[in-house]
Amino acid sequence: MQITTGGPLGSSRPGVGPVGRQLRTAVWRGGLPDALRALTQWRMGREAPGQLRRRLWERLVLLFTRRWRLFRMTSCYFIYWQDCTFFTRKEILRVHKKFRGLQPDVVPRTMTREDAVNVRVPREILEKLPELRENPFKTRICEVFSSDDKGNLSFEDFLDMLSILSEHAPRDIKVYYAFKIYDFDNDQFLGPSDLQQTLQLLTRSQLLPEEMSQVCEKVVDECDVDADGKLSYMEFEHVITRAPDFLSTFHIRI
Ligand SMILES: [Ca+2]
Ligand SMILES: [Ca+2]
Repeated sequence: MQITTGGPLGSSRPGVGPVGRQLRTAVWRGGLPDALRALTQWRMGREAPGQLRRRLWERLVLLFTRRWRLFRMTSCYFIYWQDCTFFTRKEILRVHKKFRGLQPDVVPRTMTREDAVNVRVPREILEKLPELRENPFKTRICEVFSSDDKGNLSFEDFLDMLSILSEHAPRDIKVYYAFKIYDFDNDQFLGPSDLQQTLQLLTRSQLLPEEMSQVCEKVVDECDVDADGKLSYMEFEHVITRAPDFLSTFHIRI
């Protein structure tokens, strides 16, 4: 990046005026080498008052510090997170802002990989998120995505959850996680007790016990191909692919 040195500085405040703007652009767009080159060019081109020069250096140090903090978060982990989720860089930043908003005093503004894995927001706070608040499965969703199995989510857990519930995630993955969410006892099958709990949440406990048993029996009757009294993942997948509104009910916007 070239930087011009001619013309008035325009302002005694560093970071303002033509030179300030060029230096700032150099710092943010070109990184450290370009900014140093730009500053050297500028210093060789004209003699600035000592005070302005000192303030400019201070400003540059501040910009580099900010840039470095951002770099730590953006460069290494963003590539990794972009690979592992269905989010763009911009969406990941939005998710981070949302996550930090839940507990600003606990979640750091700049995430290291250790923070992203180890700093957890409690389930009770996560359940108050507008995206989850009205969802009858909110507790179960948090449990399924939490790496501590208690429903408390780290930033990476949270990112996974929102990514899979987002409109960008393919149907297959949504079906896989829907199965996990409905499989309350984690035995890899949807048995009568899983179906009852699912139904209870879906109907917000408005069915009588006999009605619930009848509905569950009907579901097993219709979907249980190998007649073992429970639904395997294949059987569940077969049923859910025939439900055209499944995708619309299994996504949230960030
Ligand atoms: Ca089960
Ligand atoms: Ca079966």
